[in-house]
Amino acid sequence: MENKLRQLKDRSLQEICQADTLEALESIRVKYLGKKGELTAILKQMGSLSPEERPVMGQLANQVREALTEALESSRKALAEKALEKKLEDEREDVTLPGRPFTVGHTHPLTKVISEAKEIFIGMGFTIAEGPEVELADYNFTRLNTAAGHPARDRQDTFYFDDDDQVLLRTQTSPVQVRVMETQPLPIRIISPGRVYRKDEVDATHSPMFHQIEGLVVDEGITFGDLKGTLNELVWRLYGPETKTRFRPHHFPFTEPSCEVDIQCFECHGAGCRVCKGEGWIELLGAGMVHPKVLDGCGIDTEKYSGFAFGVGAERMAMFRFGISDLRLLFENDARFLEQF
Ligand code: 2NM
Repeated sequence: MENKLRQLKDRSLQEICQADTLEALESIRVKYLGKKGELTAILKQMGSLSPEERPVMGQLANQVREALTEALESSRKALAEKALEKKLEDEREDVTLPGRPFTVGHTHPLTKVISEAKEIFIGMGFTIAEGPEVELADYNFTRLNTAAGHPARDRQDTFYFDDDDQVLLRTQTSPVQVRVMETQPLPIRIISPGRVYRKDEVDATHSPMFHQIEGLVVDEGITFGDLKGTLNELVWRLYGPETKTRFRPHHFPFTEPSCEVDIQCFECHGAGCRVCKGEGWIELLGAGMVHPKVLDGCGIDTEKYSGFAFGVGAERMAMFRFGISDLRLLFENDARFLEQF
């Protein structure tokens, strides 16, 4: 038995030395120390030894097992370390390599102009109001002093959802203002930016969907002077303090008096050129004092309160602001165009 044990020790230690994977090491452990292992088998034979031999062989067997266990453990550690080193080497990253360049997008010129306008109005004490794009004809037209039969309500000009012309895509953001006047306490100082829809053919200055920024102020003693001061401030902030404005009489059903506001041509500074079609002025927005019928329809006392309102096309604003000649460029989303702004 002693020989058997010594041979087993030499053989197993040699095998352990030669094992080059953790799996190989494990099978060696099972082969010798497992339940059906060789050393285990020898230990089971201890019972057949004489009482004198038993402690000697027991001690020897224990020494063999300890030596085996120790060798297995240190070999396992060495192999694990080697495996980790190989993994680290294989997955080595060169942190000094230059990074892959990636392109950062930026704000769309239209969004930029809308954000600028919002900032300007927030600075003057306005808040932002929003409302549904699918509107009732009542809010979009009737409550804005635009009764049935008005040409703006023509099926040729407006997108309706129903045969009774009751539900439509809003043609202006004014219905938001009506909703605010109906529900919010006075005074009111709001702008309502958002999408609006009209049955227009697409060309360089028209689109069936565009964006409007409308504004509304209602308080005691609001005058046309407040309207002019507010809109001049907007123009000067957007296009520079040297920009001249012209308030020209106009008609809107929901305001009285009404006007259109022109800015002096940014291209020729009033001399007349292609951009302003020889006029020297470019139309920027529409405005007026809110019609008493509109205020009254929202339950506002027209003896005590008055207000002004205005509406400006955001695409127009962006085109003037950035010198863009064709509205379609704003919607085509060609990166070569957009990255210029
Ligand atoms: C415009 C021009 C003039 C306008 C009127 C109202 C309301 F709700 F107060 F009656 N909101 N917006 C208005 C006035 C809009 O757009 C060219």
